[in-house]
Amino acid sequence: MAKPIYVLNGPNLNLLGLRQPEIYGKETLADVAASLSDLADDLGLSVRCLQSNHEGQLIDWIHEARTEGAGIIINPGAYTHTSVAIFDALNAFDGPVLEVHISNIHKREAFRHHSFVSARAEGVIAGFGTEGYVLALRRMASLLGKR
Ligand code: CA2
Repeated sequence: MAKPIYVLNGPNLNLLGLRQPEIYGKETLADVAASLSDLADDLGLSVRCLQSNHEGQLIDWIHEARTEGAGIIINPGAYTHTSVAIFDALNAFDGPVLEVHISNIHKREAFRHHSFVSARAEGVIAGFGTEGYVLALRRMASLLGKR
C-alpha cells in the first residue's frame, strides 16, 4: 500500500465553515477532507487529514510522516508565524512539503506576512480559499510523479 499524503491543519481550523466565512469561506474541514479524499482516489494517491490545536501534536504527526508519509500538505494556522519547532520538524522530513493558507496572508496584518514554514516548503498557496488544498494535492501528485 502506497504511503498517504499527510494533510495537517493547525489551530482553530476546526472552526472552518462555522465562523468568519468572509475570511475563510463556508466549507468545513470535513468538506475539505472529503474533496481531498475523492481527488486522491482519482490521482492514485491517498490522504491522511488531521487537525490539532496543539503544536506538539502537529510535530508528532510530522515525525510520524517521516516513515509513514509520502508528502506533507500543511496549513499551520497561526503557528505559521511563530513556530521554529514546526520548521525544525519539517526539516527532518525528507519528502515534499507544500504550505497552504486559505486567506492571502500578505494582504492581512503585517505579523502574518512572515512564515517560518515557507523556507522549507517546495511551494506556497495563499488566498485561494479552501480550493488551495485541492491545488496543493494536484501539485503534490506532480512532485511525486503521479501526474
Ligand atoms: O489563511 C490561513 O489559512 C491561515 O493559516 C489561517 C490562520 C491564521 O492565523 C493564519 O495567519 C492564516 C487562522 C486559522 C483560523 O481559522 C478559523 C477558521 C474559521 C473561523 C475562525 C478561525
